[in-house]
Amino acid sequence: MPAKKESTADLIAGSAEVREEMLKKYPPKVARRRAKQIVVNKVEQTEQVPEILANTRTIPGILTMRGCAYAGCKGVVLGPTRDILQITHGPIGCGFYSWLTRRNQTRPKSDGDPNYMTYAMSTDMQEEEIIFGGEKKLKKAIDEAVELFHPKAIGIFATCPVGLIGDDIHSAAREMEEKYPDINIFAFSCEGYKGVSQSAGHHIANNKVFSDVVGQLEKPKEGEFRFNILGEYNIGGDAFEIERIIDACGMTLHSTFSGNSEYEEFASAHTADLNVVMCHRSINYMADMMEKRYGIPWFKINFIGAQACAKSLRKIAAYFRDEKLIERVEKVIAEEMAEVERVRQEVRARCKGKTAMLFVGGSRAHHYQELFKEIGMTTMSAGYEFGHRDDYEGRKVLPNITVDADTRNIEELTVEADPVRYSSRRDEAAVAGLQEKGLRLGDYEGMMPDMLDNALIIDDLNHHEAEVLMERYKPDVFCAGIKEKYVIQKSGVPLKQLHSYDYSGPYAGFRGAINFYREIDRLVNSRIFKYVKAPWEKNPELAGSYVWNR
Ligand code: CFM
Repeated sequence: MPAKKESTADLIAGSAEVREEMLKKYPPKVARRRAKQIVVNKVEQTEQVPEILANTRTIPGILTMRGCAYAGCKGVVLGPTRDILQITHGPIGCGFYSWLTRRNQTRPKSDGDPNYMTYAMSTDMQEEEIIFGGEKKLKKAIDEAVELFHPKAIGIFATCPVGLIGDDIHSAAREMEEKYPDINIFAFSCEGYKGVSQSAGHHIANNKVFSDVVGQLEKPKEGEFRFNILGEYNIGGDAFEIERIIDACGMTLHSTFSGNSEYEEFASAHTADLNVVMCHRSINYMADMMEKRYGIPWFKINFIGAQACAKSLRKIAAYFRDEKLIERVEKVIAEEMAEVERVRQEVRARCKGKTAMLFVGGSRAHHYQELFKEIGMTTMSAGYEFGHRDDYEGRKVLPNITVDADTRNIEELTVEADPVRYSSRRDEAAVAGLQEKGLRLGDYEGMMPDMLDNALIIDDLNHHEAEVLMERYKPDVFCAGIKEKYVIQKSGVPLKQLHSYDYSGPYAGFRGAINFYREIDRLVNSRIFKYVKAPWEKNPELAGSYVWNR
């Protein structure tokens, strides 16, 4: 690999050429398609950015980094909640490989409280069920689960074969609910193939949780300033740090969808006064539907990055328009920032000028740029595995997004105001004042307006393009997931997993920021990666031969 000679600014300025290099390897048809998904950023005064093609099928033959709809539904949105008993209806592999690999943590309120998260429950479908149908086995699994655990709620998750053989999991759920009337039993048609990525599974999960869980329980939490966090999943303990800060500020977190959460909090989430959205991609549907049915307004926040965290707390306090709260939040920020600043200055001295790249599923490729900025590092290139155009360009493009057959495949619920429970929590006077301060209700400005001009934005990055990025940019750290980790590290660049956080965390909030600064410092300033010689550099080709007529 060539030594790093050019400055970061020069490298970014030459991004159009890097893009050409990526594209020239492809056959013309593939190149035309990828050309729309690899964009050289340009931010106009009005936050106008170039259009990107996203949320579209991966071209067959390309090694994508994406997952499936089942992963997005069962693993991502529902996975982190501890007392909904979750049954994977399908062959054992799907259940096994979605068993806590995301490192979502949970903390039951007492030792006696149920926590099913450490289990992987599956109907273990066999050939017999594929041929004769699996509904009987599913109902039997529910019977067993009820006998063993007697949970408040059971979620059933469909894997690919379930849809292919036509098992009716919804009628099985209804039938079992009649048998066990005190248990809420619901099913998700989240077959892996349901969409082009995990993103389809998010939508399916949002729909079902909204229609079958939210609003089932009238039990408002006690306390002032009650809100829900949507799109925070407690990876590596992030939610624990966020809860600590919210407690210190004297606000009441009603529920989190779905980090460190429980069923009753979802069921009564409609009694809170505000929704703040952290991961826009995975949960924006819920925010919209709750606003329509119950009148709960929402806005975007981000607890990743110390400054972003402070800003988000200030937004929430400003929304509630309470002088005492605003004062208390400022006090908490000041106290927390003292230690953050001390570590930040120390780390920044060693990390300033270094470069990063972020390719994660959705929001994190945007959110984590904050942390890098704080220690003086530049994000040269970033992209989502499965974000939509609004995650890149901002929600202002929503009316212009072409709805294709894959998107149409996922049900769009028609939601109307609840005749009894709708009450607009929107305080118009507060809203007007907030908008002046830049707080935009029901909006997300997307990742691209926050990035440098000429930075390469790449949707659904693949291995070939990652290799070109590595060769041309040689970043100081590459952020992605387990599938990318070892190829990148064998090339001599450290890879930080931003999905599972490797073995670390939390990275959210103030203490999380400190953890992240320190870890990035260790990674980018460690010399060990420079000694790595990739096996394919020594021995570039693996030779193999077929043995016929043995
Ligand atoms: Fe949201 Fe997530 Fe993300 Fe996501 Fe994910 Fe994740 Fe992710 Mo892995 S919900 S979009 S589907 S922030 S599991 S906690 S890290 S790809 S960037």
